[in-house]
This record gives sequence, structure tokens and C-alpha cells, in this order.
Amino acid sequence: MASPSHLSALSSHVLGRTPLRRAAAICTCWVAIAAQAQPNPAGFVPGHVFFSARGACGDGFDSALFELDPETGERWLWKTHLDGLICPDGLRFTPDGRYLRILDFGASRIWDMDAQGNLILRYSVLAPAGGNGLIWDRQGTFYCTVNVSGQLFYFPGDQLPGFGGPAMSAGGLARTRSGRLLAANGWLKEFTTSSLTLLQQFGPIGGAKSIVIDRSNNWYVATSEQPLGRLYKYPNGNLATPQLLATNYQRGGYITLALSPDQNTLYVGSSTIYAMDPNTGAVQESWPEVPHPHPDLFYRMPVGMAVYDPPKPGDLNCDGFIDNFDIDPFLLALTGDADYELRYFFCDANLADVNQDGQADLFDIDPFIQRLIHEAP
Ligand SMILES: [Ca+2]
Ligand SMILES: [Ca+2]
Repeated sequence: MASPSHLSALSSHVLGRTPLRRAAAICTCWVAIAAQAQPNPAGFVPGHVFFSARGACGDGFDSALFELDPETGERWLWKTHLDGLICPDGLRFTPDGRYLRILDFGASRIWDMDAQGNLILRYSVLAPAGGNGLIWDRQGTFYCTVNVSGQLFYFPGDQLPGFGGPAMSAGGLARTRSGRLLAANGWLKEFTTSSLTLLQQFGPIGGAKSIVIDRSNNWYVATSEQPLGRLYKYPNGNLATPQLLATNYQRGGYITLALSPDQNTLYVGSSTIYAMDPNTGAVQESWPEVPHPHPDLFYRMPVGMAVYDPPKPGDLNCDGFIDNFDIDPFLLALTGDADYELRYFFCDANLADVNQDGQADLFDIDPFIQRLIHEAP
């Protein structure tokens, strides 16, 4: 049996930038690998891109969950259909960075996967087909979309199997720094559990597919408008001043977006994954789709995409920023107050160990204040 290092080298060869004309020659190797998921032994690595892929969903050689190191192009296969992923769609890391949440409505399931690759069944929900959008609000309520039925599911407190919400079609979900919840499908919409506001309309045929927001509140919206997809940037969320960043990138039915932790790269996935400059749309690098174990087929990928960017010490509400909203939870965590777990169950009290000496105590106050000052908007 091949050693993990051999498999890793092999998977790099097979899954890397192999020209398409060589696909037939490598499929035998790929079938062997497909049966042996090999998670990255380093666990979740910041900056790495996770993406879901699928074939026909139900033919027995369907789904896969991959990790891509954008620096080296190396890929790891974390999961296949043999591990229970039937038809994985949207991906997003949980606010505390401990798990990758996976929408798998083909199996009527929502999973959390830990950094060792263990799949934990989070919810069983009866949903007709895939969903690509998922987000948490600032109170820890989890929202996700279902493509076919056009439903928005929400889980108050991330604990109860809540259902319902305004009919909205599906698509990508995002949250602004101020807490606004946005959806991109057809139109760009703003939503709550009881309301739906239309913000922006796109072309009559191709609508919005995905949305991501950077830390400076620039909104990026991918649509399937002609020619073959349009990527818009709305500086500071201003819908009156869109910039057209890119066109002609759509290679399949799916378009999905994610940002690198340093915000200097916008990943655009539509069969190929492109690394784009978020200011100009210039393509810096690209990775073609992965061969499917069936000869002459390719996975439809990426269906969902997420970049690992765990919360930083001091971000005690796990919203990606260190600001005044972290002061209360920092004090609660520092004093071991049970209210922290009650109010910030989706985050991690250990983030109060700002100087990272292994414990949260009075010596963390100065470093916390320094971070507050340093990261002030
Ligand atoms: Ca924060
Ligand atoms: Ca400490």
C-alpha cells in the first residue's frame, strides 16, 4: 500500500495542473485515490481553499471535498461519497474556526467537519436539493439556503432546527460588518427572518449567484450574465457605483466566491478556480477542475468554496474584527463569567488569551487594548 507521502505526491500529480489530454491516462490512479480520502495531516491551514465537488449525485461516484494550497497548487482529498457526503454544496467555516460546515441537502444533512476530518452530523433537514449559501448573524443564528425550493432556513441560536423565512430563491449569503444579511440569487437582496428587500436587479437571464464582502465593506457579486458571467465590485457597498471587475469566467452552472485572509486575493470558482486581484480582476493564477473517477467525466466544481481564516486572539465575538464590540465579551471571558458561553456560544473564550501564553488573565489586558487601537477602523 502506498505510504501517505506517496499518495500525497501522487495526488499532487493527478489533481494538479495536469493537461486535460492526459486525463484518460491518469484515471486508474484517480479511482484508487478516490477510495482513500487523505485529509491534510496538518489539519486546517490558514489561507488554504476548501471546495466541494460532485458528479451526478447518486451514481455512486459522486462527491468530494478538496483542499487546495494556493501557494503550491497541492491538493488534498478530505472526503468522498464513501464517507457519507452525498451531494455537498455550500461550505463555510464556523465562526470559532473549529469546523467546516457543509450543506449536503442531497442527503438531507448539514455536517460539521473537524480538523481531523471527522464528520459530525449537525442537523437532519428535509430539503429537496442543494444549497450554496450559509452564514451566521452576530447573535450566532445560522442561516442557509435551499436551491430548488427557494427556502431560507434559519436556526435560532444555532441550536434549534428552525425552518422558514421569506421565500428568496437560494444562492450565496453574506454579512456586513454592521450585521446586515445579504443574499445573491437572481437579485441582490437583504433579508431578516421576516423580511426580504430587493436591492439590485441583474440581467433578465443571468442573475446573481454569489456574494462576498471584504473587511473594508467592498461587496463582490458574481452573476451569470452574458458574456459568461460578470463579476461586480461595489466599493463600500454603494450600489450606485459598481465596478465591472471581470467577465467571461463562467464555466459551469455554479459560481462561488471567497477571499484570502489578507484580502489580497479573490477566489472565483466556476469549474476552474481563479485567483483574482480584487481591485482589477486580473487573474493571478488558476486551477482547472478535477478529473472524475468515471472516464471522460469531470467533477462539477467548485460547488461551494471556503478559505480557512480562523478568528484572531482578541476577537471575542468571532466576527472577524477586533473592535469595541469585543470589549464586553473579552471581560466576560477574562473573568470566567458564564454569560460568555450563553451569549457567545458560537465563539471561543480562549481567544481572550491575547498574549498567547496559555491562559487568559490580567496580563492579556494590555495586549488586548493594543490590538483594539491597532485595528481600529
Ligand atoms: Ca470581534
Ligand atoms: Ca494570556
